Amino acid sequence: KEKYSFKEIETKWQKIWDDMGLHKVKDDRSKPKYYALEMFPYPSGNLHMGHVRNYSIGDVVARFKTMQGYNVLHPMGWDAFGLPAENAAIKHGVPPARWTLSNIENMRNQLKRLGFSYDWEREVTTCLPDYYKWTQWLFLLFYKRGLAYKKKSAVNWCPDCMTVLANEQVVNGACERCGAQVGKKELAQWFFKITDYADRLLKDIELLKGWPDKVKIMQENWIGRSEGAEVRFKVAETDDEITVYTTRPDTIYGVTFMVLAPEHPLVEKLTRGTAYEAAATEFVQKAQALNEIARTSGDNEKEGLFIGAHVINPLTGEKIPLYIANYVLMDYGTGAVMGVPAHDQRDFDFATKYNLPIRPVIVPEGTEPPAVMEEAFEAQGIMINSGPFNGLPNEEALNKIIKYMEEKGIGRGTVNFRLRDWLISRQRYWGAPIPIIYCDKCGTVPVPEEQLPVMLPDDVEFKPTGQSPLAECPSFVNTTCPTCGGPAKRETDTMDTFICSSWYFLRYCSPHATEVAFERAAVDYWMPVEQYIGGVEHAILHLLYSRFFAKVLYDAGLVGFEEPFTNLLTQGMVLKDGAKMSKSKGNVVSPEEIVAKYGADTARLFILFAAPPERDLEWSDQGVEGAFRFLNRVWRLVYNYVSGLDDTAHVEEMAPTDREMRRITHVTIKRVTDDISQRFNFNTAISAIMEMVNALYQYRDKNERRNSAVEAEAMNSLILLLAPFAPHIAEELWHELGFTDSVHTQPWPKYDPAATVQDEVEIVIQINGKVKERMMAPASLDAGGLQQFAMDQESVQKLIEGKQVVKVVAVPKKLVNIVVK
Ligand code: ANZ
Ligand code: ZN
Repeated sequence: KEKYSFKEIETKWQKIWDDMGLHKVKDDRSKPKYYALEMFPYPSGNLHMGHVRNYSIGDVVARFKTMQGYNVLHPMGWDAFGLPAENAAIKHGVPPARWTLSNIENMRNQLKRLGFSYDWEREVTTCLPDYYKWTQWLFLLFYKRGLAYKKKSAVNWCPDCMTVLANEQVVNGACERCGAQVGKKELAQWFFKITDYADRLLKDIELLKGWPDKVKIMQENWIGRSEGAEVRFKVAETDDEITVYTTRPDTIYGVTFMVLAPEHPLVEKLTRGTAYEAAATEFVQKAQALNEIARTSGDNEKEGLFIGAHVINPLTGEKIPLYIANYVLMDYGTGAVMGVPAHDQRDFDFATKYNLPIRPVIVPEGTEPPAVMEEAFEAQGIMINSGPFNGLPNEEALNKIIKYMEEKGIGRGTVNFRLRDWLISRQRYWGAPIPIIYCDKCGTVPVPEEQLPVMLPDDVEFKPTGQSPLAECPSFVNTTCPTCGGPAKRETDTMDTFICSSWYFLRYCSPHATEVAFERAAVDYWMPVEQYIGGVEHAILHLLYSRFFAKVLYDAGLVGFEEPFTNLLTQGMVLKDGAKMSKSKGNVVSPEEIVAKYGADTARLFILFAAPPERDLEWSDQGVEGAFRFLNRVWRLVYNYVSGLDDTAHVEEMAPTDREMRRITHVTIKRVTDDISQRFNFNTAISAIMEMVNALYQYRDKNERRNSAVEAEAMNSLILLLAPFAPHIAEELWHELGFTDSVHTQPWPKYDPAATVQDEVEIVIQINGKVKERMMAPASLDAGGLQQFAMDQESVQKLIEGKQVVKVVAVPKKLVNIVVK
């Protein structure tokens, strides 16, 4: 008992909590609710420090809110479908289900060893049929609402392995497995029509008051709304027309060339049978090998090719050359760009490289255009070289030109989004099968709801080559048509795992529902999530998809909210030696080791103390040692107190030092409460607790007689404040203090505002700069008041008796120096 035996204490309490069902959610809907949610992990095999950080933060929030009297939902589960399980199957021959479930088993034990307050009876595992049945049901809901459709789209294709590759399996354009050059292949694939919701997803960002600005900006940019115009240009040599999308119709008099995306359908048509055909075909193939990011980034070398045709500028009648170039994307705007080198830097680079004219049409007010432009002028200014629009500010000209083009039928104002529809097809085994059947007679037939789930078959082979294992599994593929009963084939694509994670937070509300994906009443009570916590790497896709799901379900009348996450906290990374802690960097500190050596409470306390949650955290062995020493210090403090090791006379009456100890207790309660609830500043909350421990040691060491009530209040408060951060040691010491209920079911301590006011402070009396005496003085006195107070004291009168006072200097709350002769 004299020694802090963390292992014994932690495993003991974990068992007791489990047995008594401490963390079981009480469905007491009369209490105010609080939904604390952390992003569920992918079951890769082992917890890493990033998980420990994420879940330690969430656990403080959940425990704190519980003590504040909320009915708290704090669940955990597994984002369990995905590629690594399938790769493991190919490599080691373990079936993905077995690999995944044994990883879950291991990681669940690691989470339990850390003592997080999850209600494990609500655990959700996305790869189990009782979950993916409802993922499939949701797919059908989207399908029925016209939000799921099939369209041809390119996939990465390895010609040697004859297989589809996920983006992460393509390394520098080569197949991760065999090193062959990866190409593209067109496949009919399923999409979710998220673009139908682009406007609402954008507009409702303003409702997300409790989200970090940076995440909101990332979402905004991803949705990428822009206003501009579509303008039609006639091809000079044929009857074809090309429509461009531009955000700058004000620059149309400065167009000196046009560029098409290499994949633009007109490219083939315009070059077929011409001298340009061979070169164009080769160019297209090369451009497709580059990915989108590389193609549009500013530093990418702009490569282009003249394809032998021209277009007519509809405003000037001018004939300009037509190019294809790698920086123009087919699936943005119209896949065609009007080149304005004077006012767009990418066009400027292109024109410079291919010797095309650069004609300014906007200049800064009151200036002449330069003889030679060094770079594009992208700012606002006054129109020149633009016929009837000369002299206007360009922003005004922009609207006038749109209006003019609309009147002439040349073009029209449009809004464009960068957001694309969500490609959800994966040519993979380990995902939720898309519940669709193809019948020669009836066409595409959704699987009837009562036939769900479409189960993943077990009798599949994982070979390093070939297509999706599902496509090669006849018992899966061959089925009967639900409509006509004739022979039919199943869809063999599975769903993107982002679909599974777009609704798991709803499933937690009624995890065992067998007739519905989620019970309306449960969701009405628990949703939306008050506090969502996770890594910033999910700031775009996961959060956007979850918001999209919420809106679709809202429109379907299945939920009553449109935004699922009221507050969002994105935690920083865990670094070691300045770099992200990661396997590939070889700088990993394993949570298991730390827990074995110091215990879960130390691991958690260190992680919470080392940095505010949103900042990156630098791992430090000394820091861990420090957290461990602190807990030992708390242990000894309370242990010595309860075992009366320093038996001191206890008094009823409060002396100034007692009052000061009481003040520190209440100030600490206030600081910790504010730090947790207002700012999530766990690090400063913990340092407040540390200061309190120091003060308690001082109080005990310096006072022969102490006030028993003050000391007891301080000890009890200390343990209550510590409980969300270091739950095991807090529970043990709470019982040492003589309580029989769990510390985690106690109400959060309240502070008395009056007690936080420092009413007396110790001041020093100096004569000619030498300390003569210490005394308590009212803390509220200003310099003049303090001087008066000091001079009135009998003891001070004695000190200056018979001497002549030359000068008195008083520093409020600190000292009074009397200069005498
Ligand atoms: C002429 C122009 C002049 C442009 C100028 C810009 C500045 P945002 O704002 O991101 O929507 N663009 C259009 N479609 C494109 C495509 N498929 N691939 C690459 N670039 C494309 O960008 C819209 C602008 O990006 C458009 O306005 C077009 O160039 C280019 F001084 O048209 B602009
Ligand atoms: Zn049929």
